[in-house]
Amino acid sequence: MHPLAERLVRGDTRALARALTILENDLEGKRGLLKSLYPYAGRAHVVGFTGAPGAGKSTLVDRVIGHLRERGLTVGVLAVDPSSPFSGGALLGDRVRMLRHSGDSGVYIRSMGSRGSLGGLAKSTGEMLYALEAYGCDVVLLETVGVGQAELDVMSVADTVVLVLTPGAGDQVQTAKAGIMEIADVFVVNKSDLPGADLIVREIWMMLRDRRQFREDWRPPVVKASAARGEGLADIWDAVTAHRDHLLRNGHWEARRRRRHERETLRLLEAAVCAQLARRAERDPAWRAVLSDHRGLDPYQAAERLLAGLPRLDDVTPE
Ligand SMILES: Nc1nc2c(ncn2[C@@H]2O[C@H](COP(=O)(O)OP(=O)(O)OP(=O)(O)O)[C@@H](O)[C@H]2O)c(=O)[nH]1
Ligand SMILES: [Mg+2]
Repeated sequence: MHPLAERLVRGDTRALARALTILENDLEGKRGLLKSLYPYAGRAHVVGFTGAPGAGKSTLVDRVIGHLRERGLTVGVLAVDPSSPFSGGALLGDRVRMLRHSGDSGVYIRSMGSRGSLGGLAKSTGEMLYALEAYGCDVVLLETVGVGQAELDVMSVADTVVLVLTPGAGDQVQTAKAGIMEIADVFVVNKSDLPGADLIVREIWMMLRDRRQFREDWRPPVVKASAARGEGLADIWDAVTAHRDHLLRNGHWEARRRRRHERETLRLLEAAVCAQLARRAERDPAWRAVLSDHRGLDPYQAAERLLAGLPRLDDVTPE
């Protein structure tokens, strides 16, 4: 077993911090570390909080931490900010806010920025989850800023996705990016201390009413809350645990985890194949000739020619 992993599973916080840095930045030893962590992972309930900037996700997460700690649950938090090139900026405020939990050994909070490609974000998030799970977190809360494709990808590692909306911001339900409404397992209308909360609750209901089919036979509940006032937290958590219980009862939990495993494996496979292609393109003179023939071949022809010399990968006889 990797020495760092050994310390981590015993609850050593400094080992966890080091492991997360290795995983986030693809540092040396990552592979061995993951191998040791994997058998200990898969135990936490991973709950994603997503929604537009300023919806109150961090304030909610902070309140939920308090709620969970009162129930004796240990909590890990990953705050992911795809728009920030490094973990700073917008998340600094979050750090300060969540500092009130910093003396609590049952809470571990980590912020991460995109550090390069957006596509890699979901990958490092998933890998960092393994570390938090192996550390023994009962619940891991994932916060992402914004509602773009990168956030959708990050949310794909969550067991339960909470979409945070707010009153008074126009037709959020109608104009919400396709995709984000579909992945919500729980809708939270935060800032319900402000006017217009009931209106948006109704809009969500109407949207749900028109939905013909529910993914995993789960009809997402709509919860009103005010993170600022600490209202609605028990309702949020009840909805989140009801969702988990539903998944567990109906085999969807395993199915989700299986899909996640499949996605992650395919992602690695894809990266490995791409890396091999890139090396070949650099070193093989015949390939170089095709690649550099920009006057003679259009890119389709060039790709087809190179592909013709490769073994087909989708040539499988079904059993
Ligand atoms: N009135 C009211 N304000 C709130 C509530 N929850 C959060 N806020 C305020 O909304 C602002 C944004 O809150 P954050 O928790 O930082 O929102 P966020 O969604 O994490 O923001 P980003 O991480 O930047 O996307 C802050 O000024 C909060 O004090 C609420 O329930 N009611
Ligand atoms: Mg935030």
